[in-house]
Amino acid sequence: MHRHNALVCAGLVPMWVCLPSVLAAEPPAVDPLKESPAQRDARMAWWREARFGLFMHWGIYAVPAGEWKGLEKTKDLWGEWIMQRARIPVKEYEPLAKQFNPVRFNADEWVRLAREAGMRYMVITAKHCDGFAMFASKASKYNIVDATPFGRDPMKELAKACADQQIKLGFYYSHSWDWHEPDALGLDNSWDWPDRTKKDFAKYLREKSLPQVKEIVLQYRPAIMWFDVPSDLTRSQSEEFLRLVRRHQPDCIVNDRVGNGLGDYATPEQFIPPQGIRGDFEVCMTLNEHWGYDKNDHHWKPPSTVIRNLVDIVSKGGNYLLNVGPTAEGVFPPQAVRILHDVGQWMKTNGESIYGTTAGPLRHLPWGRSTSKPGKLYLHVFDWPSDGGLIIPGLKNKVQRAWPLADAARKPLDVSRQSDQDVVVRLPAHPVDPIDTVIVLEIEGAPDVNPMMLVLAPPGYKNTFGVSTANLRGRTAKYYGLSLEQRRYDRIGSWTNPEDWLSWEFRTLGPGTYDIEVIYGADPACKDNEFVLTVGEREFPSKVTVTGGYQTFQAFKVGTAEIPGPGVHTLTVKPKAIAPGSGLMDLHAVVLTPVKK
Ligand code: FHN
Repeated sequence: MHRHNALVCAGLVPMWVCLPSVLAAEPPAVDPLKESPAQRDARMAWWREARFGLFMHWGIYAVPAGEWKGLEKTKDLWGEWIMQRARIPVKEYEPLAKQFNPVRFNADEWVRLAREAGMRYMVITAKHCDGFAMFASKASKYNIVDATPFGRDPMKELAKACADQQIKLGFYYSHSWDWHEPDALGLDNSWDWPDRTKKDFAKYLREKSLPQVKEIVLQYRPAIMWFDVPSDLTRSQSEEFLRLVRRHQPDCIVNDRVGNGLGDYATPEQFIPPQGIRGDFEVCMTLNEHWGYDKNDHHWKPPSTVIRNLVDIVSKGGNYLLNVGPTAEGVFPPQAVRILHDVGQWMKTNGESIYGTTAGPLRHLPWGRSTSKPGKLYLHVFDWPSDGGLIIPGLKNKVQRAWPLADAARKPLDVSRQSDQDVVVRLPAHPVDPIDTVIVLEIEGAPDVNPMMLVLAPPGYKNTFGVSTANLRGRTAKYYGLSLEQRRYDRIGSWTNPEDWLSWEFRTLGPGTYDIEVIYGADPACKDNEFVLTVGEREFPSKVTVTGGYQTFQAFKVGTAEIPGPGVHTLTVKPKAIAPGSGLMDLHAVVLTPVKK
């Protein structure tokens, strides 16, 4: 590799120093690394207000739409990944561009669908890992204007439609991975170019990736640059992308996948962090199971799941970026249109409890979630209390008024204090919306809440002790948060030390009887393992049941406990026997369900 490039890749010479052609007549430098918190807050303000956005993965991969020469799908992600999954040579993949003619594309319609779903911004793939640019690019002729019969720039049309309908527009760009190029790295195209030692990554960055990002920023003035898969980028290369964007679009928000610890917000994908993430975060998720259009993927999330995901994420202080994969004709799949419409109906009534809110102060709510604005709490009731009494645990503030958000007349609901730190709101007999009925509480002063979990005794509640809130004493045992692979179960694993144990403290308002379930995964090696669960004074010794694997989770009832109240109690899980070479089990949660009298 040229010495100069070696210095650049070693991060010793910043990329931009060596690219006079790319940076000619540059505007004054904005050093994104020296921004004050107040400046950052001002830049992030609209994004924190918006809370809900549309992700779109659209490219020439929508032509095969998940099928290739009858090949059996060996892995998932065949939509936009089909070139890599089917190891399609560039010379066979490129001709897809000649078949890509989305004559039904209508930017105004796409923006209208997003806006009516309650979304306030959108992010679309300008270039995914297949290397095809969905925008007018001089840096590469492999783009929608030059290489397809369509011959138009849909990004330009979207930018105008978004401006017309007051919705912010962002662009996804994979700045390291590119299966069309011999010099790209990351998860590279090893089927056309197997010898990685011959790849000149700096050349790829200099000749395609950086120039295209600059084209996108100058041509469309994005509100967000959504980078992806930053592997193989050095810190100085990530900094170069960040500086390039903010130099030309100073207010542009950049996600954390610009790489190397940079960027404005975290991007957990396909799962909701149980305790949220400190700082700004955005959960991105598919509406079915693919990002790019896959004609055979009919696993659509129903509106109820989308709405409750949105509420759950926003209750933790995050944004929800929900993905649709448009077809090669340039339209959204009809199922997606229907789901977005239904979500929009809920948002029309309840958007006030989402937009501009911050994380709710009430956690561990067995009946739903909470979001917050100054002087107001929004109670998102998923499970309507059978006796009509909604217990609001831990709330010490004076409640001035309460009403269903959907009630324009704001007819007050009866509010009474159950204790010095628990409030009860008397609800109507039936929910306004079975998915999520929002109750507004006007409170005096800043939220003052006892964070300790309150176990509720009325039948119908499931009091879930998630491991993310446990007090873990662990030398080997440790918490594993959700990840792309697990997606559904966070857990305490690597529990090989019999001295490791965990506990929760909780409150009760009165005496109650509860069935106790433990949710865990257990490998065959765990077959002789034992643990003891204690609740208050009661002990429940239990043998571990093999579930097939540490991440194959099942619920097992370990007993029924009388718990006195009011009072504070402790629940513990301690190993009793751990077979050599095994972990006790991988624990996900303990659930106390009131026994119907
Ligand atoms: O591999 C990509 C995938 O195709 C998709 O673009 C997602 C969206 O966040 N990002 C990568 C997987 O993390």
